[in-house]
Amino acid sequence: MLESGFRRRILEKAFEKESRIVLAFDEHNGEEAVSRLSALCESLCEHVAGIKIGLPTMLSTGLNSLSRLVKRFNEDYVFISDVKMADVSHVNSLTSRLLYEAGFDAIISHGFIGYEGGLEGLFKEAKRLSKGVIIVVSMSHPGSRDFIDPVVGGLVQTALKHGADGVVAPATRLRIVEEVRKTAGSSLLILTPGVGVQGAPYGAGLSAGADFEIIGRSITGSLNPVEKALEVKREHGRILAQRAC
Ligand code: BMP
Repeated sequence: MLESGFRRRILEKAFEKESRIVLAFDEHNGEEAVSRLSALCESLCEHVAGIKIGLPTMLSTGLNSLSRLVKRFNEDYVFISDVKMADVSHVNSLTSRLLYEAGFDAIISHGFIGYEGGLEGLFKEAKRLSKGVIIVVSMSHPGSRDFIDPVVGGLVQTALKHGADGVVAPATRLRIVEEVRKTAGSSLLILTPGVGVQGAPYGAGLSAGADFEIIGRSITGSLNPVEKALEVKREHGRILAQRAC
């Protein structure tokens, strides 16, 4: 294992806040997005364990401005940079250094690039800085079946072999989440996008064995994000209670 501290911290946040929600933020209107995210961080503090920030936001706000926000809320959340990395090693190494130094606790990378000369740049930087790595092993859109899903088993093995903290797998195809849990046991966190706007019901990912659900527009686009987060938490509580039986 990388012993990154990311895994321990996100589980601590989940426990403290009784929350399995990782909020996905993808808004892209420059400084306005920073203010919006800042307001969401203030209001959702008791209900959300982690914040995943996507490329549209990073590109429109710039890293410096995001870094200030991430460092300001560092005690309250874990922050995940969702660049879905997929380059050669030296570029992955440079990109990950910039993101980790900006304050992100973990980076999401594609796994299909393989380790040697690819993922190794990210894993080495993560290890050096004691930060987290999350590998995409399947995606929530139907096209994931074309190329990624046939190799999901190999991607999970890569994540396990190199000590990733977690993987992303789709709440829209629960059989895959179940398979990943069976293979990985408790060695990997499973984060599942695809609930809410993309169609899977809240709690679907958890019911298949995931640790967290990645939820974006259902909460960020709600007129009352706190109420929506509470609604999701109630459903999660119900599913987790069933899972414990
Ligand atoms: P939403 O709940 O608004 O559909 O957002 C889902 C989030 O999860 C987005 O940030 C997207 O980048 C991410 N995601 C996804 O939807 N499917 C995947 O397979 C992997 C992802 O990271």
